[in-house]
Amino acid sequence: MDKRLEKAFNDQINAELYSEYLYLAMKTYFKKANLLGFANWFDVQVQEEHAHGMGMYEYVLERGGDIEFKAIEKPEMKANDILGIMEEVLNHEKWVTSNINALTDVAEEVKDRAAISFLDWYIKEQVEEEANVSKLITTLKLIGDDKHALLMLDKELATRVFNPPVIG
Ligand code: OFO
Repeated sequence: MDKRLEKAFNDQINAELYSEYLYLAMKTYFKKANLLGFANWFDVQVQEEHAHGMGMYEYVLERGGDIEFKAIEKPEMKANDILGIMEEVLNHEKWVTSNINALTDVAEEVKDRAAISFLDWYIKEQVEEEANVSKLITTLKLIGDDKHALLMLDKELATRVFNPPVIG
């Protein structure tokens, strides 16, 4: 594997593991608030991000590349309310999308057809991630200050389950 592409993959593995860590911090916020459906929704996010990182980890190794272990940054949650946290999630996912696009650009520059095809899964996944969070934000705006509706949404989010993705 081209060294520049290998570095870009390693940066993205770090970003996926950072996402896992960030969503773990958010899950903790909801556990402490006793909104266990939201906590479950974030738990699924945590597992998904881990799977995204590991998917790239396995791929780099399969291609004979090296894994570079770097520090995972402290997760920074700026918001302190439900809508604000979800808006932070959307912004974070948009940042991840731009990183995946940049990684794909590198794969294109070095003409690595196999890597471009592998990254296609991640590009599609980001569309879904952004859409899911956007829908939740719309629902939260509709709910406003209605505590009963919020608890109904919490119940619905408790039903989300993690389905291990088949990557690539
Ligand atoms: Fe890995 O998709 Fe979210 O960050």
